[in-house]
Order: sequence, then structure tokens, then C-alpha cells
Amino acid sequence: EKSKWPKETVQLWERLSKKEANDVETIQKSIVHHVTTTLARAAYNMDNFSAYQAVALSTRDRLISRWNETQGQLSKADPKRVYYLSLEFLLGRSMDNALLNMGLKDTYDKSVEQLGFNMEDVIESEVDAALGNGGLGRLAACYMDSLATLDYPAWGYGLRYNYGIFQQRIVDGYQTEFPDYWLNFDNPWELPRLDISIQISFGGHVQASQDEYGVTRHNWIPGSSVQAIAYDVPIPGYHTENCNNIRLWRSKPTKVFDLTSFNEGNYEKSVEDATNAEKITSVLYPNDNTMAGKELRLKQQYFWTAASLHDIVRRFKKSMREWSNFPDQVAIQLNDTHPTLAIVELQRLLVDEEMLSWDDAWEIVTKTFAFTNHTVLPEAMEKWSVPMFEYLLPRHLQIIFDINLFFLQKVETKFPNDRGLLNRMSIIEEAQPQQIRMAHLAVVGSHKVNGVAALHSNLIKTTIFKDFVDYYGEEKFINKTNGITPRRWLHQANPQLSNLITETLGGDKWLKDLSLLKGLNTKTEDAAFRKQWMQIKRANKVRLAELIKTRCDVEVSPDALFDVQVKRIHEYKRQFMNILVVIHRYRTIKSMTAAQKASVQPRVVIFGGKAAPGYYIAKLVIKLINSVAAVVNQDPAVGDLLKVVFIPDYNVSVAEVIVPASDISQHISTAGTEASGTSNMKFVLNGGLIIGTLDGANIEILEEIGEDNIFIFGCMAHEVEDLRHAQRYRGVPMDPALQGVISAIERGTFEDPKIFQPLISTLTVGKDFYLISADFASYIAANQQVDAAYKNQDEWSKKSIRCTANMGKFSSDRSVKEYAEEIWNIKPYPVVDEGHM
Ligand code: CR1
Repeated sequence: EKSKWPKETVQLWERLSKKEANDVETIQKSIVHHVTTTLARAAYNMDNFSAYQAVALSTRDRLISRWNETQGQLSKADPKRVYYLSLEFLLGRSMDNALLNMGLKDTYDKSVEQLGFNMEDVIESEVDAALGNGGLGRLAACYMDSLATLDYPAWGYGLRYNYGIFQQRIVDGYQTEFPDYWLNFDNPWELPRLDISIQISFGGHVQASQDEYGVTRHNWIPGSSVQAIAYDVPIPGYHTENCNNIRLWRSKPTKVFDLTSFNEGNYEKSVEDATNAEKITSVLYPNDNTMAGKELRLKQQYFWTAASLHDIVRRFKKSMREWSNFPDQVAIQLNDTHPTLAIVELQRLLVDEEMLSWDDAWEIVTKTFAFTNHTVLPEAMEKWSVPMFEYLLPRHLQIIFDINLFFLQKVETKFPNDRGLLNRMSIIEEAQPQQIRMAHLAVVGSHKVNGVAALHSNLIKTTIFKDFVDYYGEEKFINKTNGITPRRWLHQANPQLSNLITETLGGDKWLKDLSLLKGLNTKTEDAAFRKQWMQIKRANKVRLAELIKTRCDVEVSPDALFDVQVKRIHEYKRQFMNILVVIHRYRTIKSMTAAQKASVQPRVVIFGGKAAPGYYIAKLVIKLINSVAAVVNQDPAVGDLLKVVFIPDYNVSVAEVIVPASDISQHISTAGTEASGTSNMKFVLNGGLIIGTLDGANIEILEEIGEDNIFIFGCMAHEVEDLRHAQRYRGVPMDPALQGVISAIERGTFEDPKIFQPLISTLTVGKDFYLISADFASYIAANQQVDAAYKNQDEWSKKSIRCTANMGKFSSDRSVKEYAEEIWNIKPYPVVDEGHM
């Protein structure tokens, strides 16, 4: 307590906790200090990794002081905050980003170079924080960057997995998975808060009793419990003092329950229980857009939501406000259905522990939560079996049944005598055994539901949530088109282009207001500018060619057209269709005369992405790509006209090299299946053209950049059902070009064709669910248009500039502002630099 101290002591503390200057000398001292003390190493005898550790620790010191200032000032002012609950935060590397955001990059560059290290090598030594699968987790990371940059008071809540997404290696053409030991070397980007520990319970039973007023009270007597320990990850905003927080929970055994086992003399059991407790946050589930239904996953979800809510409620209680003010202080965003249990947990806390009436509690709950849906794929819809759920969370099951009962009673009142409707809308699916439909629970417990691109938000209103729109009305169901942070995805990943843009626009304001990129539109007719623009693209392609050489041992020419498809491997994303058209291209080249070959546009086709370890068909696609690559790349009849590479272990850091180097990238999902896509935005922002279907955010990109600057093909979302029907029941024949490609595979052009039979079977007439045959001809045509357009480099460079110039809408700043104003009702709270350490 400050006030208890003599004046001199207080003054001493104040003097010593003044922030240090950020000049080269001070920064170098802090780096050397960490080398010699924290790392306990001799000052000269160091490798790049140790240099990275020291620079990271020095950066961390500066991050923490901002974090302290921000959190201190926010605690005092106590504005309304948003809590973003996400099971995934795909952050990637932190150091470069933190230095750029804090405005310290140049000084650190200089400091590090003078100390005898190359900053790029030092940066390369950092391992990715890969606590996510794909778009959903990376979106959460981009949103955290924007929230901090826009000074919004926001916290993320997630899990601190010991193992992130697996490492992918390619062995004999097949994907093999290896554990991601990302915490092996200590993680400087987290602050362990060992003092913040919350007890989380599971199992047991519920005792009902009447209280003094005759009201039934429920007492959950859990069977076991674990501790949640907080780890805080600072998220600095770009060119602002504000530094937000992501709190990640780690599971540990509780002391209480160990003791009972010890007292019973059962030492081995208590040790076993302890190990089981740690398993909860051990591994990220490696599925993207699919649900596995594992008990441990449900445990993760409850552990995380309960710990987060406990934390949020404790913070609220410090303010001594009335419970009815809770939604004025707290907004909670559910990133997909994964955190839906938070709805049930808050209702339980308010009713069982805070003794609020059911209705009062429910009003608070529904005003607090909002829900983002990220997919319409049926295999991704989360459902939990009632018996398993009851075993783990008996009281929560009762509450879910009550929520459902009261909800269906209201539906019955509004639409009487429609049992089919009640069945469809029920939170409980009447299957054997019964299933809890988490998406329905999320809709019922939230005041707003949003999709992630215009098409997707409309689709959910007419498909999975149609009945709910009829019941609640249109206003509850809104669109929030995804966005990406231009700081990481242009400024950091493509520094040369960022500099050129800053020079051209006369300042770097565009990094906080991306609509200013429009100013580049006037430069398309400036030949010198176009030349610079294309030189930068080429330099980025050289950098990618080097990565391809190291990772794939294939030499590719940076003068060829770089064609990229990097994303999770999934049937709906149709990497299969892409490689089939590559085979078609290969066969076409093979059939050409030398004279014909002379006019072929050389192309390097680049694939990357992980398949879920249990997704057999997706893994076969990877094998096929590698088998095709092996044949094509060594065929002298083809030479440099076509190269195919599969870059292993695609992750955020690899994306930062690939994205700036793409000429054309592929976003070719069957219309209506890709909710948004976000890499499409990254590529176009970096002046890469895209070829795509009318799906997800492609449609809005088309609207912004204009149809002359994008290659669109394939059927539209509203045609999909008819096409499937026609193919199934009217025997529409397979596309002849596709037929030719399949025959080539079956003749053994690429390894033993038996390997690929299960894959080819998915194309059988009537079974081609993702409509590869229906879209095949138009896809080939679109690829030919790409080749033709690329031949005219002047016109291509204009398209490329127009791409970047018109991408302002897709900044995650725009998305986050919309969420803040239309869903969360929160305001920016800019922190002032009070000069504290
Ligand atoms: C979608 O498939 C979207 C991201 C982020 C994914 C992708 O199109 O860009 O979400 N959905 O909104 C998902 O992971 C569980 O669903």
C-alpha cells in the first residue's frame, strides 16, 4: 500500500519506475543485459537463436510496460469492454509485429545490426504460435490487432495449448504429422499469472431443495475439479499506447482433490488424476470445419468458458454495480459455437449462485452475448450427445433443457400447432441418443447473430437459421464481412510495397485508414510507377523461389506466372479440381509441337496446406499433388513451362512469404460453401490477382475491384442444388476434359493408380457433391484467360495496382468498428503515456 510508506520511499519508487528511453544505446544495453543475465551466456559467443531470445526479451520489457499502463488506466476508468471468446488464436510470430506496432523497428534493426547480427535471421529464429487451424483462428488474431489499434477496451480469452497445430512433413508424397513442441524453448510473449487460479468443476450430481420462500434451488455437487491458470499475451496496437490482452488458460491439478486421494492412501490414483487434469489444455484439435465429438474437446470448452466467465464476473463485481448493469459493462462475442457453454454457465452463476430469478438472469444473458457463425457445412455443426454431456455437466444439462422448454413454449405461442417447427427449432435433437444442437443454443442465447460475408449471412438466414429468422425477425441476423490487418499482411509481410505506397501517398496514414489506398488508382497510367510496382513483385517472387528451393528442392523461375493455392485441404475448397486442371495443362503441353510450346505461358503451381489427420480423402489429394509434381517437374518435354510444388508445413510465417509473391491465387470453393475466406483478401491487397467462384468474400472483392481485375468462373450458389439434382437423377454426363484427365491417372501416369481410386470415386456421376465436373470447363477457360492476360504485362500491372488500391473495405479495422458500433456498443478508450515502466 502506497499510502503506508514514508514519502521518500514513494518518491524512490516513482523515480525508479520511470520508463527508459528508446534510443539505440539503451536498447543495446537491454539486449546485452538479457544475454548475460536472463540467458546466462557470454556476450560474444551466440547463435541467431540466442540473439532472438535476447531481442525478444528486450522487446517484451517494452510491451509489458505498455500492457501495464493500458490495463491500469482501464481498471480505473472501467469502460464497457468486449470479451472475444475464441478456441483459436493463430498469432504466428510476435517480435517483428510488436516492434513495428510500437514504432521501434528501425531502432531495433540498427541496434541488432551493430551488435553483429542480421535482423532478418534473428526474426526467422522465432517459432510460430500456431494455436489455430485456419481462417477462424487467424481472423481472431487479426481482430485482436485491430481492437488494440483502434483503442477498444477488449480482451481475448482462449486456451494455452501445449501443442499447437501439428507440423506437417511430406514422406513419400504423403502427409505425416509431428507434434508442435512450441513451448520447448520458453515463450517470451506470455506473462504467466500463477496467482490467478480458478477452480473448474466437472461431473458429480445435482441436489434440489426448497429455499425459505419455497423456490427450488439447485446445488451442483461436482465429482472432480481442476485449476485454470492464466497466461497473458500482450497485443500492442499500431502506433498507439494501447496494449490489449489475450488471456489463455492452462489446466493444472487442484490441491484440494489431490489431498483427499492422498488421505485415502491412494497415491497412484491421485497422481493419475493430476496427469488427467493437465491433459485438458494439452492439444489443439486439428479439425477445420469438422466436428469430432470427443469428450476431451467438450471438457476443453467448459474449462475455458467457465474460467473466462469467472474472471469476467469477478472484474464486474469489483465495480459494485447492480447485476442489471452487467450488459452495460460487458459484451461477449462467441467465435463460432465453440464457446456456447458460456451462455449456460452465466445463467447458472446468476440463478444458482447469485440467486437472481430465471427471467432476470436470462435477460442479462441474452443482452450480453452475440454469436458469429462461420460455416454452413453440416459436418461442422457442433452437437453433443446428451448422455456424455450429463455425465460431465449434469447441472448445465438441466439448464439447457429449461432454456429449451421456455423457448419452445414461446415458439408455440407465436406459431401454434406446428410440431414440425418445434422439432426443427429445438435445442435438443431427437436422435438416439439425443443431441444438443450448439448452434441453436447460441442463437437463442444471443441478441445478435452474424455471418462473415454478405452471401454467407444471407445463406444462413435461408438455410440453417431460417425458422429462427421467422420467429425473431430479420434484425437479429446481420452481416459482418471479415477483414484482415494491413499491418501484418502488407506492412510487415511486404515492406517494399508498403514503403512504395507510403512514398506515393505522402505518408503512412493508410495503415490506419485503408480506404486511403484509393489514391493509388491515379498511378496506373504512370509507367515508372508500374515498373517499380512490378519490380517489387519480382523481388518477392525471388524470395519465394528461394523458400521453394530450400523446402521442396525444386528450382522455379521467378519470371514464370506464380499460381498459388494455400489453405486447409478440404473437398469443398477443391484443391482436387486445381490439380486435375494442372494434369490437363500437362497433357496439353505434352501434345504440342515445339512451335506451339513457344507461345505457352510458363506457370509455377504452388500448393500448401494441412489436412486433418483423420481426413482420408484430403490426405489423398496431397499425395496426388506430390505424385503429379514428381512426374511433371522432371519431364524434359515440359521444362520450365510447368512446375508443381507442394510447400510442406504451411503456416502464418510461410504465408507471409507466399502472399506477397503471388501473381494469381485460387479461391475456387463450390459456390455457397466457403463462408468468407480471408486469404483472398491478403493476396489482392498485395497486388495479386485472384481466380475464384462467386462464393464468400470473393463476391465483395469483385464489387470493390471491378470485374476486369478478377477471374470469375463456375456456377452460382443458388444453382448448386439444381445441378446436384440434375447430376443425380438425370445422369448429366461427366465433362469430357475431366474424363480425359481421369483416364490419364487410371493409366498410371502418376504412380500406381490404385492409390487414387477412392479419390476418383468421388467424381462418379451422381456423387460429385462439390460439382467439379459441372465447373470444370469454365475453370479451364478462366485459367486460359489468366495466361492470356499475363502476357500483357503492362495491362497486368495496372490490374495489380487497381487490386491493391480498391481493397480498403477489407481492413479488419472496418470489421471491428462495425462490431463495436452495431453489436457490442463499446467506445474507444485511448490510453495516455504517463511515462511509467
Ligand atoms: C470459413 O470456412 C472463413 C473463416 C473465418 C471458416 C472461412 O471461409 O473465412 O471461418 N469457418 O470467418 C470455420 O472455421 C468452423 O468454421
